[in-house]
Amino acid sequence: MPRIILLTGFAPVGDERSNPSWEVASQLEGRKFNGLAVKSMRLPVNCRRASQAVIDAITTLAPAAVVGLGQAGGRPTLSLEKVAMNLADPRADRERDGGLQAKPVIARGPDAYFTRLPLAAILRALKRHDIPAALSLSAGVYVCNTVMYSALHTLRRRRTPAGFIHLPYEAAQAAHHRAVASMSLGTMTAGVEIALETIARTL
Ligand code: PCA
Repeated sequence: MPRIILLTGFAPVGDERSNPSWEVASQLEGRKFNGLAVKSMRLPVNCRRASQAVIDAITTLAPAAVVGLGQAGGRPTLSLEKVAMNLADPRADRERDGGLQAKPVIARGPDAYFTRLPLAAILRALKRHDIPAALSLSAGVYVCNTVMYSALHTLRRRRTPAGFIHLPYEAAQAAHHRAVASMSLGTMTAGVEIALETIARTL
């Protein structure tokens, strides 16, 4: 089986016309990093279906690494997610009550998993290339957190690196919001390339 990096992105969220996570992931399809070929996959913005899709992909493709990408509209930098919680609120308007109705992603799974990506090395490499990035201690309680948790849970008995990076709005999306942070697709793509290079080097 060819050694691959599974790189996931999402369909547009809500009324958005695009999702930077899929724009970036689809641009990197087929790219090689240290002999590993990127396999890009577009996930639906739906907790149950996205979780099942990522679990199935890991089972059938046996990737050497798994990197999830998602949009975190309003955040100003690439967010390197440290932790995935066993908590999902499938309602799009969950912010209204702080995700009070959240349920476990996996029944009887552990409360949380830490990322298996080398975040410190990725962060250093991004800074060296002048790409704005920061560690994040919460991937939220929606689909992105669900996908990160599902991947780490599926890989819990393997050493496969896996984790998640949130991306800001791209500039074209921010044009339709009031005073919100954004980044060019080129900068985000360069950032994800640097992250994949760093991960592939550790394998
Ligand atoms: N962002 C949402 C779900 C899909 C996406 O791109 C999230 O942060 O959960």
